[in-house]
Order: sequence, then C-alpha cells, then structure tokens
Amino acid sequence: MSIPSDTIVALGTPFGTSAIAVVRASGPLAAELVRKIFGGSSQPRTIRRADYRDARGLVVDDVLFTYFAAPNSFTGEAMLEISCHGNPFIAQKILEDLVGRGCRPAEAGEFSKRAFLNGRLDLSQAEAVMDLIHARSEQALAAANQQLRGALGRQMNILISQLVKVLSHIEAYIDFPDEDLPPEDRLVVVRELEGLQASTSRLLATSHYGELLRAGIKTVILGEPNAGKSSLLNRLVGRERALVSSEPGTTRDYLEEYVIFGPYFFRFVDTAGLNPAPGPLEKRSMEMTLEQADNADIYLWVIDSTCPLPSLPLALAPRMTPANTIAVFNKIDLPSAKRGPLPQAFPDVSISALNGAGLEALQATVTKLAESFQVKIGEEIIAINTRHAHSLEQARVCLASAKDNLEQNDFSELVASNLRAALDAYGQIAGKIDNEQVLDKLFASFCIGK
Ligand SMILES: Nc1nc2c(ncn2[C@@H]2O[C@H](COP(=O)(O)OP(=O)(O)O)[C@@H](O)[C@H]2O)c(=O)[nH]1
Ligand SMILES: [Mg+2]
Repeated sequence: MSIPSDTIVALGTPFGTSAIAVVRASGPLAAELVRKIFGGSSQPRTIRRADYRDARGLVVDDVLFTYFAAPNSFTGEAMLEISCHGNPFIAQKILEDLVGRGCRPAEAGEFSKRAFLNGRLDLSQAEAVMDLIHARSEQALAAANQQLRGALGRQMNILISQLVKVLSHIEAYIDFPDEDLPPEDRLVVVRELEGLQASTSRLLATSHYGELLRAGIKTVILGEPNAGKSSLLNRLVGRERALVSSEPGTTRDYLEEYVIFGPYFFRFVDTAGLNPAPGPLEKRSMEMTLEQADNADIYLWVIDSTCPLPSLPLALAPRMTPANTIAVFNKIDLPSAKRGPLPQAFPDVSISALNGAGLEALQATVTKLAESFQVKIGEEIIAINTRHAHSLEQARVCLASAKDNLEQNDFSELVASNLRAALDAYGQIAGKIDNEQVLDKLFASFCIGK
C-alpha cells in the first residue's frame, strides 16, 4: 500500500446547526492553505483566530484554526483544522472552497486509514477510534480507550514474538534435517505451542464480551402470561413503554428498549407470555418469543410468586443456565404461594413491578451477570471484535494442525507453513506483519542457537 499524496478534506462534526463545526484537511497542501487563506505562516499546534476568506477574497466566517506539521498529527500528515460557526451552509462553503483550492473530499474512514498507513495507529487502534465514537456505556468506553492505547496490539506482539521463537526452532531443524532433535527439545516446542493455543483461546473468549459492549447486552424478559413482564420492562425503562393489563396475552409481539445500568448498556426485550396451551395467534407470538430468546445474552425469567412455579418451555430450558438467567419472583406485594425449588440454581431476586420493591437488587444482579462475561487478560480490558475473532480462529486452526504434526514427530515444512499461516493471522489483527523483521529474527536466533 502506497502512502497517498493528495490532500483530503471533510467535516469532522455532524452536518447540522450547532455552536461550532470542525472542518479538517490532511495532506501536503495544508501549509499552503494556511498561507493562502489566513496569510503568513503558522506555528504548529497553536490555535489562531482569523477571517476565513474564500478564493475570491470574500469573508466566509470568523474562525479558529490549528495547523499540525507532519508527522505530529492524527494522520501523520500535515493537517489543518478549522473551527467555524456551526452553520451547515458555512461549513459547506468552506469545504467547497478547500476543494476549489485543490483538496479532495475524503472518503469514509480515510483519515484513520492514513493514520494507519503512516504508522500512527495499528489496525486495532484504528478500530478503537470507531469504538470510541460509538461507545454507549462506561465499560464500552473503557475497553475502546484501552484498545486505542494499544492493549490488544501489545497482546498480539507478545503472541507474535512467542510464535516467531517456535518457528525459528522448527526452521532450524528443517534446514538441518540430519541433526536429530532431542526429545526434550521437541517437548519444549510442543509446550510452547500449547501455551500459544491457550493464549489464543483466551483472547478469543473475549469476543462475546466485545459483542456485548458494542451491540448492547440482549436481555430477554420471559415468563408465563400475566407474570408481570411488561410491568417489569416499564420499571426498567422508567416509563410506560409497554401496555400492561390484567388480561393475559396483552403483549402479542416483542418490544425493545435500550437502557444503561451501571457501566453497561442493555437491550431489554419484552416478550409475549409462554403459554403451554396457546391459541393460533398466541402460537405465532410464542414463536417470536423463542426467536428472541434464541440469541439472548441474559434471561430474566419472570415468575408470578402468587402462583405455583411454572415449568420452563423445553425449547428454552437447555439455553438457560445460572450463568445467564435470573429468576425474578414478581408480585411480592401480594401473599405468595408456596414455592418449590427452581429447576436450576439460578440467581433469584424478589420484586414488585407494581411498587418498585427489589428493583435495585435486580439491577445489581443483572450488572453482576454482565460483569461475569468479561474475560480477564492481565489488567487490561480486552474485548475483541468479529474481525479479530476471525483471525484468531484461523490462527487457532493452524496452531492445532502444527501441533498434531509435531506430536507425530513430523518436523517438516508443513509444520513451518502452518506456523507461518498462524503468524499471518496474528499479524492481521494489528494489520502489520513485517516479513523482513520476521526473517531478521529468524536469522538472529538461528545464529545464536547454532
Ligand atoms: N400486585 C401486583 N400486580 C402486578 C405486579 N406486576 C404486574 N402486576 C399486574 O399483573 C397483570 C399483568 O401484568 P403485565 O405486566 O401485563 O404482565 P405480562 O403479561 O407478563 O406482560 C397486570 O394487571 C399488572 O398490573 C406486581 O408486582 N404486583
Ligand atoms: Mg406483557
């Protein structure tokens, strides 16, 4: 990939009326733009106030601008940031003027792409910028901030250097096949590979948490008709979102609402009641409930505590475990029926959706469940995305076949090529794998080892 040589411009803030709008340009024209538009040269990283004059010399707006000299900018190129008044018409005029002066409108993500091409960010950090922009909860923000500061990149560098070490061992024996590898050495290599497999799996395990942080934690409220599911949704949301009625079967399809509890962002889904003997319309409603429940992260099983304990539908029972389900005994403002044991050791909370009793305890329990989805990797929050997961999955497959071969005492090119494929897969995460560097390392260990 060659580094682009044109100057791109774009509005860095949303198009609309606001206090200010920021237009930014990145590329070799930046210094010249400062000179031509504002006159004189500019001190880098210093905010200045000036009239923005278009190519005809007409004042467009009274603006603040900052010039960044390469490579000390977000993209690593010379950049110009202009804060104008937040009128879309002004922003548009400035953009048009900059294009008239030789800039090109930027494509989506192009500033970050340049930052990556110029080595300012690795790929996972560039992705973190997007996560940061879209973070909707405390924890999503913390994970994005850590990834931006290179947490995932550091983990990958550790794995890459470990793998390079294993690969150099193997390569040495391919190049010198007549030297038998002592069994102890072989065992060391196998152990190292196992270590890599374990670390890869640990990182992969953070993928679920990553999904939860990015998409919200899908929490499905289910239970028998009239158990109080819709009343609970209204309580959780803090307003009358769902229709509540003493008539069973009020909720026909499902309702969704997004709520932030503690450091997490939840997507609550209120569903139609689970009726063991549904009528034709109810049958479709229940199918929808099961569809929603199929990919839920957390289940809130609402149980009317004035009634005997219902049983869980067979289609759902295997998916609901103490790790993802909370039994919510509702209507504790009424005398409760004698309660049998729960089918599993679900954490349970007693509430009244009517008067709000127990709601705080429920929120705390839900947050605790969400927390338990986090996989600890050192002190840092790692929450990989699907692209990372795909690469790690590839690496895992390659490591497994390499290990299979090694265990059969096969120190062939096949093992080495599997390990190189794993290395490539690791490299895709940060987006940079310098083959020359790998070779240098190989040679270095080759010389020392021999
Ligand atoms: N006493 C009492 N009634 C409740 C409570 N929660 C819900 N209800 C009532 O139970 C009925 C069914 O509630 P609803 O939320 O529509 O249940 P859903 O069918 O599970 O969605 C309504 O008449 C509610 O007012 C509660 O905590 N205490
Ligand atoms: Mg309902």
